[in-house]
Amino acid sequence: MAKLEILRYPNPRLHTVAKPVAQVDARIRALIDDMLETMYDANGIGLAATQVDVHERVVVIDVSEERNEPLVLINPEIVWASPSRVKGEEGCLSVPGIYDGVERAESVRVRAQDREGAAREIAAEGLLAVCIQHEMDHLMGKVFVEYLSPLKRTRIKTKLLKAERELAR
Ligand code: GNR
Ligand code: NI
Repeated sequence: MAKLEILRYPNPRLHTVAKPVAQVDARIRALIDDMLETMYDANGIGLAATQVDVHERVVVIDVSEERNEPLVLINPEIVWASPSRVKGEEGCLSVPGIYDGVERAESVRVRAQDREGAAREIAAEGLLAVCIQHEMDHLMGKVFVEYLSPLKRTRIKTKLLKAERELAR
């Protein structure tokens, strides 16, 4: 296993659209293991392959308190989203230190393959539903700050670029 580097906003590679995984093989399972290690190490509740600069439809999630319930979603598709929407505070490992409200479907049904390549359907609500939608946005090249106002987004960009420059010095 290996810890991977997480791309930070406004890195343009975060806007790459991921391709479907054709075959769930040893290469994909190694990627999943590395992504889980990276997510747990960073104390995140989810991680999309896009964030580690791999542009394939792979997501790992763990919203459990004990951090021992990994969920792997390969080629996830939302097959149903509730018309009811809820606004919740979101953060992102690619946008460190920034938290803001985003409106999402309250519950979703997702079809995806697991780490064996078997098809599954998952019903999600609460934090899991939020996280699934946040991760699937990453696979489409979308970062949560794109739901915020242009003014907020500009401020976030400036703040993160400044932090990056100070780290490089
Ligand atoms: O760790 C994370 N926490 C979180 C909190 C509220 C809504 C979404 C998230 S996902 C985030 C990890 C991450 O950046 N995944 O892409
Ligand atoms: Ni994120």
